[in-house]
Amino acid sequence: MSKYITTPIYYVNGEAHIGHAYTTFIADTMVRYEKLKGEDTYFLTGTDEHGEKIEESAKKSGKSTQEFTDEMSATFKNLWDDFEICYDKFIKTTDEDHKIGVQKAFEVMYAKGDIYKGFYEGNYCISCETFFPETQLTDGEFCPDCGRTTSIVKEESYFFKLSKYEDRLLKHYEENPDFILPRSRANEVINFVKGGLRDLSVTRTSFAWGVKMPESLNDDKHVMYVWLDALMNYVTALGYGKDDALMNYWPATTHFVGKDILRFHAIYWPAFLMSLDLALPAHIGAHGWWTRDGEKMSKSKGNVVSPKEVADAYGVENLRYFMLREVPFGQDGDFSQRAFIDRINSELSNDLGNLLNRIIGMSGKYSDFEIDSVDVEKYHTKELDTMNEALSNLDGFMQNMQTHRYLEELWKLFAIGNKAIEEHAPWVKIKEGKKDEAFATVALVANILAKASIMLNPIMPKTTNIIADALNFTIDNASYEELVVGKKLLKLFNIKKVPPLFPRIEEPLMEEAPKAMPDDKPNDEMKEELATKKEKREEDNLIEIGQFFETSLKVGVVVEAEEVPKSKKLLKLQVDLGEDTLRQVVAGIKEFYSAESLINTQVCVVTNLKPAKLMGMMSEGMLLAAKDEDGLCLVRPEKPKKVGTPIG
Ligand code: ME8
Repeated sequence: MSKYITTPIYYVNGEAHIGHAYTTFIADTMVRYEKLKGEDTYFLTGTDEHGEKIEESAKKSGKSTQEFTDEMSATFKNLWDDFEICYDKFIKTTDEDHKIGVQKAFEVMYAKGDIYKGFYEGNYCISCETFFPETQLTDGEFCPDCGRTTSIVKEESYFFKLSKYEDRLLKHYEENPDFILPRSRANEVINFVKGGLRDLSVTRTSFAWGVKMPESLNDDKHVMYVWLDALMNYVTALGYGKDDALMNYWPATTHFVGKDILRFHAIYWPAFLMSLDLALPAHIGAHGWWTRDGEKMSKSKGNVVSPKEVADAYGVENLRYFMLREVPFGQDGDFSQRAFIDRINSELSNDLGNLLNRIIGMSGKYSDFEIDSVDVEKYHTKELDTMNEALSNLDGFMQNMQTHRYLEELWKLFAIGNKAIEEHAPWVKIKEGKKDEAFATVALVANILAKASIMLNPIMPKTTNIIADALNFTIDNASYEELVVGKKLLKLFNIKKVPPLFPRIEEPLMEEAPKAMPDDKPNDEMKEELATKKEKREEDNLIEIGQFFETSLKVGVVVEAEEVPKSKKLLKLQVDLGEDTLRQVVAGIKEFYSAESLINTQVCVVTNLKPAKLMGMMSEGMLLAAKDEDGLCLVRPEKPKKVGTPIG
């Protein structure tokens, strides 16, 4: 059976970063692995180019929208080409064929009665371009995905009968426990569906940059909702709606996605497919989130890791190895140069690189570079057995996308090789005149390297081809069948010298991420000022009640919260105090609270302080907090109180 593997199609309103690279590397690895096993595999990637946000970004750039999307799309394509990603097709959602396919799907769904025209008034999150039913909003107001405030939007819209598919979706999840991988992610999807699905608005009239409606509907006021358009790419790339030329690859084996877009792939997409009477993909593989040095990457922090920069400094294959080795699939991962360099030096350079160098050196000295496997089985059955056992475990790990376990298991082979050299010390055997034994150990290691490089090939294609060339064979399905599946040994050959594959790295080769400001001075100054004032008052003895009431304290609700760029301590909050407008409060609490965790929580605010400027931003109030050696906590009403309630 053929295989079909996809990445998400990436939005063209930003440049690729290591998160995008990670999804693409896993997909590319899986494709190469399947091909190595002789599977007929098709690999799709591309760019998502429609929607309001992209229309806006294009406007800001001063280019026409098409020109803008073409240029941005090319940055992704060029990067993947530089990285030798082995995709079969790079789709753009502005491709004519894709648009035809989306229109066709719309017509099919409409004819089936799954799409109807209605009128939508609902809570819309502009950032996620999604309407949410009241029941799904966080605290009745905020977007359940990004936490931003939603607004009521009213527009004519076509709807997809998502509700109709609720039961079928639940049945599908139950009957196919590996539909969502890792399985631990399935619950969030199932609970969401069980919470009730509302019909999905699948057209927009508020912007024009989208796939037009099919002519048969004669309604050009509307354009397609970007997620209907985008998800359809997985079948339009195969010719859906046009010539179906490659539809033999459908259904997909795996759609690789980040956890951020799992819901779209595990709920909307299967429902659309059910409506189109198309089979469902076998797996949706949802991976975790990458951070840098423990911090969320963001443009404003200036700490986004560019995969190109890393690849230029350390080599793209080392980056592939690091990312796939570092995190268990599905969990979040952190990129730090220290961790990266450690893995290159200890795992690639020490374990693998040295092993190759050692047998090149020894065979040069003892046998004029000739390597003969004839006596390997005689002297090394134990090593061969352990090696074969590890090799036979690999497929299970790869099928479950557990690339870190796959690599861990594969590294057992190098440990066997290194240990065999230490234990059997060929240089001693040569001195003792036991040439056969010495040659057998060198040949054992050559075989270990050959088999390991075949299995490492999907992750590090070029490097392993160099190793294979040195060992006088080619990595392909035939050598996989013979050396790995068939457990055969290498035929007599002359090993070639190769330059060191993984030179040790002593110092970071890239600039470190910009550090947050070491100290948020204004905040400290303000605190000092307050502290001296407080001390002075205490010295001046007790205060009158009236003096206390000079301070206006009120209960407020945090409506918006965000980190202040380049500041280690500050968060910028918009607080509702029951006044006409929200108050901006800049508070030094970032080390103790994340911005998101504060949204829609109550706080106590000193409201009649003179506004102060902190890092260039006005702060119109101060939060009450208590701090001791264990940290800081906000002082809040014991039970929720109406906003604006005076405290005192
Ligand atoms: O969502 N860590 O496009 P997008 C890990 N166009 N992965 C990350 C990441 C991070 N920090 N940041 C991004 C879209 N990704 C839609 C997809 S598909 C029909 C439409 C990866 O450009 C991850 O794979 O925002 C995530 O799902 C994808 O980039 C989102 O890319």
